Amino acid sequence: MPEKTTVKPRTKTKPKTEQPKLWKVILLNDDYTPREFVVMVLKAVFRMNEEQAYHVMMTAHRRGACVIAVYAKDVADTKAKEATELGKQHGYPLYFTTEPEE
Ligand code: TYC
Repeated sequence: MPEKTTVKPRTKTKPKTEQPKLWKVILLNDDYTPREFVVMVLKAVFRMNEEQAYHVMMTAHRRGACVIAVYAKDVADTKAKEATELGKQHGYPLYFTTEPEE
């Protein structure tokens, strides 16, 4: 006779590990910050090369805003703040904001 196997019901439910949401960093256009300065900040804070930075700057310039990158919330907030602060230090209204991805 084969052994009867009893299946023990699982009492502990494994918690689903949900991925934390990613946050977008968005560059907003303004009429005063020089284009070259925006490019410099994008290169310095977001590690873009000249070509990428120029493309992102021109997109924001033409459309009013441009998504730059997505990060974990704390990284997105820190980078947006740091980049906005760089503009402020030079007297420019350059502004970066963050919002959660869908
Ligand atoms: N519009 C600015 C100008 O013409 C350049 C600029 C581009 C500023 C993108 C901000 O996010 C920006 N000097």
